[in-house]
Amino acid sequence: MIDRLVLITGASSGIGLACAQTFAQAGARLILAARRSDRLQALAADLKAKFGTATHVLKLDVCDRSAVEACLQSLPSDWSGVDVLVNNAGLSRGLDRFQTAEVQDWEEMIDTNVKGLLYVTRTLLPGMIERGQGHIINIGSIAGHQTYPKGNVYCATKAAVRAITEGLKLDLLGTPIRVSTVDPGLVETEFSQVRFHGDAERAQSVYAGLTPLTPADVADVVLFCATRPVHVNINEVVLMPTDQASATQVNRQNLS
Ligand code: NDP
Ligand code: 8X3
Repeated sequence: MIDRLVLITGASSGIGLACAQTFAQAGARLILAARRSDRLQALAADLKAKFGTATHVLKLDVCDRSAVEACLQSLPSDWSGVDVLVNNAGLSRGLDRFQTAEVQDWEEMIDTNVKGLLYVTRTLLPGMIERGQGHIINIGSIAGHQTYPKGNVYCATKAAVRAITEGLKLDLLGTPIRVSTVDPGLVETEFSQVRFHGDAERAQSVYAGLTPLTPADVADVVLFCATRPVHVNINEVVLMPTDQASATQVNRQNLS
């Protein structure tokens, strides 16, 4: 059992939703944040029914700095001592050569994956330091380790997440606060639908003929990071499907 208060950004879908389920099953209390609060309400009801989980739902756009600060600084007292922050909210927009990519897509990725993560972390970290307890777990990507063709700005945002994780670890030395990054390869979620602006067929083709990671596979690793003894910091975990060897090399079978 994990007797912790865990805040998960992007809990309305995919990896964030799976983290909510995994931490709920392990006994945590949860703050669920995302823009689609109807989904969060449904998830909260489901977790209450299945595991008796206490949840607090936050309708939050992590790109909105003043909303992030206002919302996280005014949490009800029972919900203000966040022990574990899972910085998962993120997206990819487009898969285009740099020279033809939409600048608006770049803005959205940088605002969400980098600035959103910074706003949430900067707001919650002083409280963790004051309470002498906290763990920041970032969801990075293999895209932060390997830049692939047309991945340009998405890869840059995930390389930034990696650098921010390292920077936090250095700056928090001497405090008990832990910092980890969990960096998956292909995980079947709504990620590709969002990347391809709702083109479901193109999104499906990303996972065709291979067995991708499931969101629950990633959530297991996040829970592992969060449940080590306090003197152990898991810095970085890179995981990919058995059917994937790099950002560009995958094993596809049975494709007609
Ligand atoms: P999904 O699209 O399924 O989920 C993304 C989540 O992020 C949603 O809950 C969405 O909620 C939330 N989100 C997006 N923008 C914002 C915002 N501005 N404010 C608050 N929440 C936001 O994708 P994944 O689960 O795959 O993605 C989760 C993370 O995992 C991302 O950081 C992604 O880069 C990373 N990742 C994904 C991989 C994959 O192959 N799927 C591999 C490696 C890393 P809502 O729209 O309701 O706000
Ligand atoms: C998501 C995985 O390889 O599509 O971060 O960039 S990938």
